[in-house]
Formats: sequence, structure tokens, C-alpha cells
Amino acid sequence: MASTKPQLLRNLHVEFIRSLDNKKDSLEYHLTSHLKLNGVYWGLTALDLLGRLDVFEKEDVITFILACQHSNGGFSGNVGHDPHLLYTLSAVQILATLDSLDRIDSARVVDFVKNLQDPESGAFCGDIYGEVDTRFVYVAISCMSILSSLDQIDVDKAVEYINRCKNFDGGYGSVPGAESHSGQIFCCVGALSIVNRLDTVDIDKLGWWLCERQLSNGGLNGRPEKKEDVCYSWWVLSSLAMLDRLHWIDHEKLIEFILGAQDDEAGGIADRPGDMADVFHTVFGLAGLSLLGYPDLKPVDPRYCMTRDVTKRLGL
Ligand code: GRG
Ligand code: ZN
Repeated sequence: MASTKPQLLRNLHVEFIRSLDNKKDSLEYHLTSHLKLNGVYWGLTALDLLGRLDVFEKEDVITFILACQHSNGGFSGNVGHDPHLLYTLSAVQILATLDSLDRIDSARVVDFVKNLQDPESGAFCGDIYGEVDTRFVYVAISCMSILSSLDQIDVDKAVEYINRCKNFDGGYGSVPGAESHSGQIFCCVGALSIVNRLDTVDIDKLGWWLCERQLSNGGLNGRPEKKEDVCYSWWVLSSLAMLDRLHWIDHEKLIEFILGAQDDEAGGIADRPGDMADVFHTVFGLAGLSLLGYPDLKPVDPRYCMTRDVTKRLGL
């Protein structure tokens, strides 16, 4: 009997991403226009994983990115919005993926990032309004590493701050004392991995906590008692990959869960089977499948969420 196993709907996903820019009249387009730059990074990385970067008009993308840069060096999520660290990393990742980092004055970007570090605590704010979160430590470290400028920030202080966010269960939260969450764990483990300080992680305890995120339907949740969600196939798996504990997860069951969340008519991947697909869950579903060794996807770098092609070219 023929196998009924679901397959990756590669061409449909390419069409789904291609169509995102044509939906300018939709409510969804307007609700997400403030983070368009993030959306471009997710779509571009999904296409790179699929080996289909040709779908994007490179010069159009670069023109848009350059229009989002501000005089202080930071990037905003769309033209005319306020600059923020989150969009600054996406801009740098997009340009790195397009092999076009030489199109920006990276010294200005470095200045923007380094000015957001608190010299006392080592933490980073996301922007001038001062919200602090381990996401921003990761973003700053990833960005500086891609721009070969880690020496421009206080890495030891940043590591100290991350260690203050470590919990009794081996995980990390958004600020000291906050509950462990897989998204924040990716940020802390990713930052520590980039700066070669995984020696500060309680690897077996954290690896155990992370593999306990797999539920009986194969999907992963982000913390105990929560629902499974395809994006944790990235936040959890990439952390396990950096800790060299990827084999602690049931690969077959997770692959089946991710493939079951595909939209088999319009393409794209949703947070869980039956929900509406979006580009965020599409890229993290594909990146998760790549870590699981699914065929014909480019290898992804668990530290950066960019293909190994890109990080190798950068010498990372
Ligand atoms: C380059 C990949 C990459 C990332 C940049 C922004 C960032 C750095 C990382 C975000 C990490 C993070 C916090 C991810 C979690 C996102 C998410 C699904 C949040 C939902 O949280 P809750 O509490 O959901 O609403 P649960 O699943 O706990 O119910
Ligand atoms: Zn999600």
C-alpha cells in the first residue's frame, strides 16, 4: 500500500511567501505593517532554507531595508517608524543573506547597538524607551557578531546578566527571577554559544527541561502546562542542538506534527494543525525540519537562524 505520510509542500510554501507582498489590501497586512522588516527576514530565510532565494527581487529588498535605517544607525520595522534593536538584527540578517552588508555603514549600526547596553548590569534595552529583556542581549550579540564587532560591547557583563536570569530548573527567563520560557532560553543559549560561554549552562538539567517540552502528539510547547506550537520547533530544538542534545527528542513524531500544520491549499505553516498559516510559523517550522535532518532543506545554523551557507560565508 502507498505511504500516506505527509510530505513537505515545498512549492506551495514558495508561492505562499511570494504572495505575502501582494496582500496590501488585507487586514493582516495592515496589522503587521509595523514589523514588515521582521516579515521580510522570516520570508527570505524560509526561501533560503528551501533553496529558492531567486524568488525575491534583491534590489527591491535592499532599497526597502536602506529606507528603514535612521541617522542613529538603528532600523525600524517599516519606513517612518521608530528604530529598535529587533528590526536592526533583522536588517543585518537580511543583508547578510543577500551578501550585501557592504551596502550599509556598519559603524553606525554598531554605535546604535553599543549605546543600548547598560554598563552597570550588562543588559541591553531594545530602544531609547528602556525595556530590558534577554531577547535584546541575544539580538545585540548576534548583530555584533555578524558585523565582526563583538569587541565593541562588554561581552563579559552581558554574560553576567544572562547568568542572573538563570533559574533553578536550568532554564532562563526574560529578566532576573522571571519564569523559564523556551523563547528566552533560545536567546540566552544562543548568545552564550556565539561568545563561546556554554560552560556557564547547566547542560543536562536544561536539556532535560527542553526535551520535556515534547507532548504526546509530537509537538513542543514553550513551558510546562502550555499548548504545543510549531514555532517551538525552533526555540526548543535550536537550543537542544547548541547543547548537543537534539537526539533527546522524538524526531519522527515532531516531523509529523510540523507537516500536519501545513496549509495544503494555500501553502504556509500554522502554529498547529487546523489554524491559519503565517510566515512566522512557516520559517520556524522549516528551520525546525532542517535541524531534524528533513531532506532537501539547507542546513540551518542554530545560533543565528540563518542557513549555514550564510554563516559560513561570514566566517562564523
Ligand atoms: C533571529 C530567530 C531570531 C530571533 C531574534 C526576538 C528574538 C530574537 C527572539 C524571541 C524569543 C521568544 C521570546 C520567542 C517566543 C515567542 C512566543 C511564541 C511567545 C508566546 O509566548 P506566550 O507566553 O505563549 O504567549 P505560550 O506558548 O507560553 O502560551
Ligand atoms: Zn508560535
